[in-house]
Amino acid sequence: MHARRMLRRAVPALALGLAGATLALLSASCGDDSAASSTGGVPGGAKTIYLTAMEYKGSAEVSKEPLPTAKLPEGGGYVLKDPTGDPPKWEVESYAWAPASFTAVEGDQVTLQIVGINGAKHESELEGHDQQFTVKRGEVTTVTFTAGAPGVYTLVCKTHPPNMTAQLVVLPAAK
Ligand SMILES: [Cu+2]
Repeated sequence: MHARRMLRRAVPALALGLAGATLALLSASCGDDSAASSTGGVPGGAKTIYLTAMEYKGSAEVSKEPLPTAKLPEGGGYVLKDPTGDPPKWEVESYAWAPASFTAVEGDQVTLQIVGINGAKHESELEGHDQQFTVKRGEVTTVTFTAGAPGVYTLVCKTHPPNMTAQLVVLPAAK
């Protein structure tokens, strides 16, 4: 009886705590150390966001998993390699940005630091912000811009369509 009453009281407190923690995390992941505004919205500022150009890989022995017969979408973002070696193994690859979404606040001075790990180069564009750039393996490409109107903008790698995309989520500024 007592336990149930306590639980009923604890659950909303826990939910509030989680919401607060999520907001704090959101703030921290953007490199923003200011507190959440009491008037709603998320405070802005200067932010550095770190991204990585990746290539995920998997492989299997033909004797255990046959080579898939269905073709992957064309463009260069996906690669399915015929079996090689002894025992013969096939391989599948997918290019990706990590993380696949990142957040800023309208008006933020944003710096992207993008390192190339896999793939020789990535001809890229951040839509809605007039930013075109190339990410090369072993180098950090720095891209700076002011976060535009609230919305969702796509970071596209034109070398590896259709899947090498990420999303910039721009939140409304605190009033
Ligand atoms: Cu790419």
